Amino acid sequence: MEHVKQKGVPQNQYTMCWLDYKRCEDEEYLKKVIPFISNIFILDNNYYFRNAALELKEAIKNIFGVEPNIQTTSYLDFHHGTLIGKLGNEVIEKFLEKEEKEQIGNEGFLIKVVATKTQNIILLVAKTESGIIYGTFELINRLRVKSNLSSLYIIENPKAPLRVINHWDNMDGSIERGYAGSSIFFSNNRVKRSLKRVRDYARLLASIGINGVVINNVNVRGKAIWLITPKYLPELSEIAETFRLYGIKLYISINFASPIYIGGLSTADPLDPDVFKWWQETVKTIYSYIPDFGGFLVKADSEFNPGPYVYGRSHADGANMLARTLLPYGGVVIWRAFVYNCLQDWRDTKTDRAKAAYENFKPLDGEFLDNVVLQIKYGPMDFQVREPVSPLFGGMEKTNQMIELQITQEYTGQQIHLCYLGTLWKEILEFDTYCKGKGSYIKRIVDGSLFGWKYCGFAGVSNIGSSINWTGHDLAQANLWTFGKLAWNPDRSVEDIAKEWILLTFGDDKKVVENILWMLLNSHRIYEKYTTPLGLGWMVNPGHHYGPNPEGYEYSKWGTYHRADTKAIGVDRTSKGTGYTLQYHPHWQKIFDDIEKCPENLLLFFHRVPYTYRLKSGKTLIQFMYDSHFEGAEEVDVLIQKWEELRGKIDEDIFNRVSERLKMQKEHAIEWRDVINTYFYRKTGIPDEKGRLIYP
Ligand code: GCV
Repeated sequence: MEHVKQKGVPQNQYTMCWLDYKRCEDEEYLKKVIPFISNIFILDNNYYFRNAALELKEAIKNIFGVEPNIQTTSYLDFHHGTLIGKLGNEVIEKFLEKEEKEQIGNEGFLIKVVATKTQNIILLVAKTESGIIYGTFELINRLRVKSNLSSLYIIENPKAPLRVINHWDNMDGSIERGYAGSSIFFSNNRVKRSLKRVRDYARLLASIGINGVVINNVNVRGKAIWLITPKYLPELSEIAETFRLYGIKLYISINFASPIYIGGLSTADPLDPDVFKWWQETVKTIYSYIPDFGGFLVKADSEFNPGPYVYGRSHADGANMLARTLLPYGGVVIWRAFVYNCLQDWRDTKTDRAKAAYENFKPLDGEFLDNVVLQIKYGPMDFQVREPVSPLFGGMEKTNQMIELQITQEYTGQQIHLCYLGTLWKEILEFDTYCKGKGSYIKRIVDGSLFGWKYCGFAGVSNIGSSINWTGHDLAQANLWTFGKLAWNPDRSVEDIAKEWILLTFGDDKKVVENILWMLLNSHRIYEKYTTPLGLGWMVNPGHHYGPNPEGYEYSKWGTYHRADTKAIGVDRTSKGTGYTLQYHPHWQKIFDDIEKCPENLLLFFHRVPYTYRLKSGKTLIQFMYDSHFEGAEEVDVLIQKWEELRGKIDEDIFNRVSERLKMQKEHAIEWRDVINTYFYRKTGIPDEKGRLIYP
């Protein structure tokens, strides 16, 4: 089953997702709000403030049909309007209490309403330009959902310092694991000339609090190796400027062997002085074009990418060498922990891909420089529909860490299937590692508070492209939205985050909100049921990774991930098996080791289990498999029905696009059900207790 290719669209023919402002029809609200928004006063008159004010003005015009004046002159009528200014500005400070000022962090903001007989003022205050732009979008959103102005009072600061989107965009315009058209940055081995779409993208990202973007694929091949040279830097500096206006820094993925490819050196050995000098010069040149350049993202020694191992050096040697070159400019090295030998021989029972990241990096804890951040995929394998949380979180106290989440739906339905990932991400973030006793949650590790790290946070692999709705599936926009919102504040509930997205995207019709919320919150569970429940993972077609293939795996000639035979399935990763569980804190080790205590949704990840084993429900494992696949495929009908109930309440184009995808989802879910059930039936010879047709 091939994934359906998405077409891009010409400029100006795309939607703006949750930033498509619709007219407020509530006259009462309009009357109340007008005095507060008919003037916008900018108290720090610079490029960034003017941009924020223009964003607000445009939004107000579209939502309320009035065009506010933007005033930057010294004569200011502070009685009516929105005041935008930085902390330290004397006019602004008159309205603030000491404690309020202290609460506003570097990227944070305060929104406060002053309503008296003579004054109708909304104050938007921040410490930095970034805070102003984040606050502007928050204010716009609050006005759109008709927040009560008399009680509007917000102080917000992002929890995690790095909130970065990773693009796997190639310079020919293709996107590795992209399901929504082609790259908005590159085409035909060039940087795109028009930045209109990039600017709109920057607006979308700023509105969810993102502060960094890596625009090229971590697999850096061909022309992309040269992105760090003056051949491309003038164009990249324009992209950086576009993002800068919205508080977002540009990062670049690099090829570790660049000194050989570009510099003509005979080695890329990180301890070779000429290699260091070459990187130093390269970094100096980059900063001459992009003064606030964020830094490098590096995939080294993994899936055929070069790295320090070739020279007998460690990942710390490699990362630190680059970090030294970036340090004087405030840049960081984001080093990926997705390192494993994809060609390893699986017949050795101790060999286990799940153990690789920890084995490679744990011994290096404490060796990385302060401006190196380790970027760790949420699980030990590769963004499966369910995996346990990587034991590296909590395993490396002395190393800055970021969590890598995959917004693009490589293994979760490729934006054909509805699969809202917020529910899964929230479970991951709430996982208690116990590394510093009870309460050592992943969310506290990656926001830096548990270990007091300076650089840490969230990386999300982008799900956008040039398609009309950015994400292929219109409802997949909710995944991008949720990633940003959780990175900003992982304590928020996903119900709340998803609901806010629905209100801003589709309006406040009760049925619309209720149905879409149900669809989002249940979609991952449903997808898991008809694909690979119980932590099985994979079973997808090799290469493109879409559709069922129970024994498909591109790299191994040694067998399958799940090692199914006629009697049992799953991998024994306990301390007596591959020993993977030994990488966890003893609290989890004991739980994962014990088949009775192991969370059932991860059973086959940790244990090798006979098909006749009885689960907690009393069902045999094989019967559970059959039931899960039948039920999951059936529940897609509920998604379809919930959507169908919204006919006439949703923009027709969007309605039709989603309907079409749900129809495909149903067909493909049936294929999953039949292929997987048939596989198990053939393997085991055990029929379905309920006598349903298994062999299609
Ligand atoms: C960018 C998986 C994906 C690859 C991806 C890799 C990674 O293997 O299938 O497409 O490469 O992860 O995260 O580096």
